[in-house]
Amino acid sequence: MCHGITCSTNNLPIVGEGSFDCAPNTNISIGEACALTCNEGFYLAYSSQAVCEEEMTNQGGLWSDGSFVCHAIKCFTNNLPTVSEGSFDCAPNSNVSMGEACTLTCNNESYPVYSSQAVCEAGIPNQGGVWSNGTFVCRRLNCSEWNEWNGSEYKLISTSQTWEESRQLCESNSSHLVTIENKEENIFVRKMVWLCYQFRWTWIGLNDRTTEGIWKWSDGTVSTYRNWGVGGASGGHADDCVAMFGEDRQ
Ligand SMILES: [Ca+2]
Repeated sequence: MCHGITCSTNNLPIVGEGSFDCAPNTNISIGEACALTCNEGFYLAYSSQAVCEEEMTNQGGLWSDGSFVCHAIKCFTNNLPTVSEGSFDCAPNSNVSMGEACTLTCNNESYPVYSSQAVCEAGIPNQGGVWSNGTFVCRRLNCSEWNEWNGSEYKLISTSQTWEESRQLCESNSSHLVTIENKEENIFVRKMVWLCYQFRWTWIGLNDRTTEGIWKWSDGTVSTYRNWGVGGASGGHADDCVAMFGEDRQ
């Protein structure tokens, strides 16, 4: 009786966090291979294929030698970019898992102009993780000029006037009272108000002047981001316009 030389896929090595692409309980012919794929968040450290080879002594098939290991994708914090006037909040000499992030904090009077988070991402195949692309720059706030942040310009105007006067003043400067879209923008605006306008109030674009209790931004933007102070929105018809207080919090 003739017997074709094959390898059983049931004899493939067992790899933690990975699997071979051949069906179980199957015989593979000499010269054919099964490829190892690692689970999400893991990468192939060494061999990627098990080949069915002829085993001379007993004329059977044998899987090729290989080191089949799936390693967790991690990024080394010492490979984070160096930022003058700032630092990332992850410990040095440590590894961060895929999907985790380190946040750039800028020194006292400066702020992150563009990106503020470096995220650990899958690198080129068969290697560890890489930090996400970003432009990491800390720049000193200028309290009397426009400050660029994330593609827009912001300026604090230090005059005592009503919300409506402020709205008009912004308009005459081809701008509008600030709309805050998200937490990152809120952190930036708060830092500016805190550093340039300590313990005073400054108007922002949020108001419920049109319909009591329906808060809108003066530029018509539909941002739903809110970060009310203690007590939240109150005051009813008597209070329709929102100001931010210059204090050191987020
Ligand atoms: Ca109101």
